[in-house]
Amino acid sequence: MKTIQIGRTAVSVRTGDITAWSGDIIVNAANSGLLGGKGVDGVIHAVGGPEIMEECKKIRQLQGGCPPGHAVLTCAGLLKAKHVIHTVGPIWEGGGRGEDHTLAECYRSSLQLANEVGARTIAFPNISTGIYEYPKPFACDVALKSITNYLKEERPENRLEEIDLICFDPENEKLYVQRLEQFA
Ligand code: AR6
Repeated sequence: MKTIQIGRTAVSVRTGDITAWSGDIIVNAANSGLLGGKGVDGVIHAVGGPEIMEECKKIRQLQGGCPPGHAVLTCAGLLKAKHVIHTVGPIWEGGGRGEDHTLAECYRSSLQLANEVGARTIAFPNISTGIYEYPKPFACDVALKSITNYLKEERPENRLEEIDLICFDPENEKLYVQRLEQFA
């Protein structure tokens, strides 16, 4: 584990399965349809049970899903966390289609929504670096930059005390541990 402190917020790199994390909010790397999928999305719905999907379906009815870069909130069903934020990362198409901006927006909009609901702790997976094939070194830099920029703007609404970046695969873990301090 490695941690940097920015203002009131500790940003930590951890390893493991995000569904085992207990805290206020876990973030899901979802798709725009919000109807589940493979990867971390599949595991979150499998472990969290049908209640999460029920709320996703309601959001679909209300607003037709969730565009890339945006974030929506549901309950966490049987998970240990209190809520799930579903955000939709970009599919990597070579980097010339604004993928970096969309990925940065995933982190920023999730942090904003977490603060809107009064969360103190949040855990992120490495969005877009699995099925959506975003190159891991680029995604790591975009994630760390977006999160630390958000915190360095010293927003009065930020009450987050802990942001955990949960690395599931060894390549991401190595990248995040190597690069975290550059963003302190
Ligand atoms: N805990 C933490 N991280 C995990 C876990 C886990 N249990 N399982 C996988 N990861 P991905 P994407 C990591 O593919 O690239 C779905 O079908 C994984 O190692 O889950 O954003 C959705 O419905 C990788 O680093 O998400 C979408 O259609 C990271 O999570 C699409 O995949 C993200 O990999 C989204 O693709």
